Amino acid sequence: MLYVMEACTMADEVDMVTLNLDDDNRVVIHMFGATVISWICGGKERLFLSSTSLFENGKAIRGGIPVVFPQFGPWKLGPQHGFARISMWDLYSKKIADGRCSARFILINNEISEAMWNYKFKLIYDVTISKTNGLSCSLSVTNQDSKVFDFTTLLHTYLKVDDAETVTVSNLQSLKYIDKLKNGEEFTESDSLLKVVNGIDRIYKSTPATQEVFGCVDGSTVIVSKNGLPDTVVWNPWAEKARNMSDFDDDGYKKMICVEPGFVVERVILQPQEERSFTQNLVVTK
Ligand code: TA6
Repeated sequence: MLYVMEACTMADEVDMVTLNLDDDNRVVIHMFGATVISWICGGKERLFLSSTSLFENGKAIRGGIPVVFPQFGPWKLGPQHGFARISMWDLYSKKIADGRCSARFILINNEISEAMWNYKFKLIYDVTISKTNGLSCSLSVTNQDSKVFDFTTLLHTYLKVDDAETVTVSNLQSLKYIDKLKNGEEFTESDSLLKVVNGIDRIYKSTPATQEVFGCVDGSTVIVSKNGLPDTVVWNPWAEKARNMSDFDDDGYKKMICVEPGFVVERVILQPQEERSFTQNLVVTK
């Protein structure tokens, strides 16, 4: 049987890795935070990336898919959302197989991380692009210490949309959520399709394995699937907060929604030598 290997090329620029399936399907990952900064699918950019993002000075990239570890949200021991998204990761390997391109990144404890969070760990982050399964991001956390540790983690996905006034998210109805715009109080979602008009910052608890985001680029839908990530954060800063963030385009809020699979309500407890994986998959449908 003739196996036709779809073309898939890898190109590295300074601190960036590009996985090319073909002219219309590729992903670019920045070594700073192992942040996916671009996902071209069907010839169109599917992720939001602020044009004023800094890419420096310990400030996370504003857009794409930042990796949040070991802390989602404010952190007494270090910067908000932890150190993983502001660390330089190493490219461990690249693979072409069965019409898929993937790259593996690795981050292990170092002086900087130990100064904040004194545990030995290994993070392996696999980014895979394929025509049939879209974009997969899988984070594996291994406790390489002699003592137990706990953490929260999340993939802070910025999806590009046509108009934030009309974008909607499914599969959240009847779920409990923490509303960070209402003093962190808990509510129950009543809408079958969530809107983000005027801004939103909610942590939905124990959400279904998939959410559909309607109103993405050119009227497309992005299906966000997750495994090992029980919760979903939905965020759009809206006009005033976007204006007050130097790395967020003033009008950028109109063209984005963050739908962020995470393990953030409870904490992950990892025993010495234990490993846990956390995966997000994005597929574009018409
Ligand atoms: O994921 C939502 C959120 O926690 C918001 O509260 C907002 O702070 C957002 O993350 C962005 O945080 P950052 O530290 O990247 O500015």
